[in-house]
Amino acid sequence: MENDFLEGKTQSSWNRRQFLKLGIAGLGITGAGIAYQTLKPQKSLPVRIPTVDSIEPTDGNISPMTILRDFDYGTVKSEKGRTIREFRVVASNSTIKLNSAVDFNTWNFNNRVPGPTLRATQGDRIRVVFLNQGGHSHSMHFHGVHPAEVDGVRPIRHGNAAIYEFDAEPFGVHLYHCHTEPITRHIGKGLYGMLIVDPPKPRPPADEMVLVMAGYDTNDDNKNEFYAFNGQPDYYRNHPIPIYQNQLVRLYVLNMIEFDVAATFHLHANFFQVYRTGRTLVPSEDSDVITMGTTERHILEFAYKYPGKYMFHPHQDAIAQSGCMGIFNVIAT
Ligand SMILES: [Cu+2]
Repeated sequence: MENDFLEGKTQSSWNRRQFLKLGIAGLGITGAGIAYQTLKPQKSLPVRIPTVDSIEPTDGNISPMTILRDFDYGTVKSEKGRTIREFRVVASNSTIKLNSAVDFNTWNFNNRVPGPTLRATQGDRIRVVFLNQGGHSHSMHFHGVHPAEVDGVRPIRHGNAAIYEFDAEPFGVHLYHCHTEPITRHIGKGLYGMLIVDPPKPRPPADEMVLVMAGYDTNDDNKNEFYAFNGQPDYYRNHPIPIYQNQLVRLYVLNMIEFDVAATFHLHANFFQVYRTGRTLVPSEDSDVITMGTTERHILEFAYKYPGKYMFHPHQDAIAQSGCMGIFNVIAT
């Protein structure tokens, strides 16, 4: 039954290439951000994305390399002239390997940490069909604008389902997470994910990626012993993310680290343009480090001028050294 439930999702989810194929024609670089235009790459059309060997781990988890560029656009329906995006999310449990010696029992959405990156366009109607198979009560609380009855703070017991339906607004980078108490524990176990609401007029084409920073408290001392981008500590340090020189990269970055008040995000040998909470179409600043409190999220855009390998990580080195470390491998063009 659970398989049937998930099967519909697999069949209906568009992968990024399909979406680009449909959406890329006719898009152009807008005049937005004139002051920053000189920082923009000149070769951003068409979008070039290196082939990635996404080796799925044998433990049944989804590779962070897959999570990186995976966007769930839902099942698209039209009802009364409106676009409905229907998403299916199942809460369940799985074990993730934090290093060769430490296994961690996660509570998660759709068998992955972070959960699926749900994506809609402002004005769409979002319908999330949530099924709790996690053994504990859980819920889905979305950031964004919606009525109280779909705010997702009511616990849904194991074996039960709920439907969260609301308009996709406002455009920006948002998130969802379980809001069942103790919330710190439910989030710390892995029950969170990103919700992207695109503006009505799409952003310029780019190599788009999701990076969710999170921590793991493995000994229940209310401190994190491990940290990770997209679930697996040090994954992108050991498997650098290939990108092309001069290609515009758009990072959707979310800080889901509990216990630490804030984390920074630092990019080596470059500057990024900041779209705070993804709420603007023009950047508000450019920097090579940005501070994010828990659940803060931004769009960061950049292109690399020179080929080579470049780190990205929080500049609190204790966090970086405990798993929140990655590398971009910039391929010469
Ligand atoms: Cu929960």
